[in-house]
Amino acid sequence: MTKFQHGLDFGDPHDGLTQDDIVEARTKNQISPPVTWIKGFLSPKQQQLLINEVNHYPLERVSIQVYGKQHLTPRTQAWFGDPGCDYHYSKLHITALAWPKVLSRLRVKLLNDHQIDTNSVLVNRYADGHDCMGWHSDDEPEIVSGSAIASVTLGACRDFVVRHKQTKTKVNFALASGDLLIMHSGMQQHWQHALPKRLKVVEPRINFTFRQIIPNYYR
Ligand SMILES: O=C(O)CCC(=O)C(=O)O
Repeated sequence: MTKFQHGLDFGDPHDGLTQDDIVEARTKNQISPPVTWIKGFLSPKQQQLLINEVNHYPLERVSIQVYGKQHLTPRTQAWFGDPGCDYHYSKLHITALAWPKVLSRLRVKLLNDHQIDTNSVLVNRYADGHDCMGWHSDDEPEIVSGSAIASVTLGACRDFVVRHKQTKTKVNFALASGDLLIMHSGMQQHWQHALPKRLKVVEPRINFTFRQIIPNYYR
């Protein structure tokens, strides 16, 4: 059994992580997405601490431009990060809010456990299976090229689908509460990802995508 290295002051240590929980799908050939899936990355207690905090986040439905038309996003969101780590997508400029306490501990845990160094995070809340996210890559110019993006899930289990840009090969990850999916270098260049609608899902899901942004890119 692999010992679980918990982050500083972040709930109880738990040592229930086995090799079977770590699903590697690293690039062996062109049609294998460069990701690492770690089931049960967060203990139930760590998940509860985060959920309690998320309830106080200023999550909002924002208006974005898609093919020249304004749309309200089918989910709510908030963006946190270090000063100067603003984010720009679909003609929307988002200024980073200061790190909440538990979220910043999760950032440290990603660094300690998996050497993933990030300075910002997009939080998305999907109220139920009607909320979703369309096909895209996280390839905005302010994201440090080739840096890993870490995605942590809380709440309802939802399908996270990735699709190769050329071959259109699809791979599905049914991400459950507490799971971590690390998207490595090459993922955003060669693959897109989406969170499709799943109308039978009635519970909310919250997702955190931790990123490494070039500070002051837009200043
Ligand atoms: O909620 C998810 O798992 C997807 C989030 C996502 O695609 C993103 O933040 O770019």
